[in-house]
Amino acid sequence: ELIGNHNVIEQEELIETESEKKPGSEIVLLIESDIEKLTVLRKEMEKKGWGVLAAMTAEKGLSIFLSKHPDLVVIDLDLPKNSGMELLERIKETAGNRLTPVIAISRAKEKEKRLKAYEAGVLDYIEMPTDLDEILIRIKNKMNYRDLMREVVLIDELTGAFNRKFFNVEVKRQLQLLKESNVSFSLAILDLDHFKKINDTYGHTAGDEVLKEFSFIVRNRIHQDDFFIRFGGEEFVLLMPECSGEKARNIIQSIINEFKQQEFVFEDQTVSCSFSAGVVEANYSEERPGELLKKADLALYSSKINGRGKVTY
Ligand code: GH3
Ligand code: MG
Ligand code: MG
Ligand code: MG
Repeated sequence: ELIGNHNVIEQEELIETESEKKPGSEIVLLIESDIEKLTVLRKEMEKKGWGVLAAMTAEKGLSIFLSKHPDLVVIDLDLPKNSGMELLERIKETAGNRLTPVIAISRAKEKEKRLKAYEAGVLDYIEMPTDLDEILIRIKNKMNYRDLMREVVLIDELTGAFNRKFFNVEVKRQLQLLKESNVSFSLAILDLDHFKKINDTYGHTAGDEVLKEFSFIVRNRIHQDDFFIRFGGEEFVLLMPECSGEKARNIIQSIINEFKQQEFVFEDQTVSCSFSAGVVEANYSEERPGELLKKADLALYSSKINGRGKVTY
């Protein structure tokens, strides 16, 4: 019944893989060194339709936490040498900024351990063993709460895009990732062309409709891990992790083509619109977010003066 070392490694490889991600499904990061617990929890979570990222060590958990963006984190505090508690300390700021709930599970019954975990910001502390159904409901509750909070705090109502507050958090995380694992990302600014004219000619409601359709098209076209952010007015930012400037440019060009085809009918007139974009690839981790924006803005300006409806990298 004892599993040999060799087998453990094999099982680790088997288990520490991503489960199949369905678009829109919630992603749980599960950090658990007990292979049996991990397997059971994982299976039940997948039954719920959640995607599961599994890690068997705190170190691996941290790297997944930083490179992916789970919707919820479950940490077993009984990981070897207090590493679960240390991991909690390391991720609490980022998790807090992103409104990502963190749940601790532990066999420990001491009040002190529980208090420490709560102080570190966990939203729930589940004493094991606990009934599996109860665990799942407690996790689901935190997810619902997070969705609500995100909607209120981080999402722009008209376009469904993230707001500027989210941008500030996310761009820092991307730069940190660049520093730690040398993964570059791209940042693009998208700005609607002659948008003022649409408002002036057909009214603000017409303008709103264009903004909504534009956002719908962009959100449908980008990669699941990309972030679409309303920066202000009719100006948007795309943060594209693990994406070269070249690739970002191509993706945006295809969105430009699609959006141009979109026809709106205002006051019995068929109207179309376009947008311009500027792309910058971030590959210098000490770069300040403001500098990145400035560079992307310069590229955007190029697109504007060169006829609009274009992307410049
Ligand atoms: P350019 O091609 O140079 O970007 O020209 P533009 O007309 O798009 O740019 P300008 O900055 O002159 O105008 C932007 C307009 O966007 C002005 C503002 O009223 C409008 N706008 C900003 N936010 C909203 C919104 O939420 N709804 C509507 N309908 N209009 C908005
Ligand atoms: Mg403008
Ligand atoms: Mg504009
Ligand atoms: Mg503008």
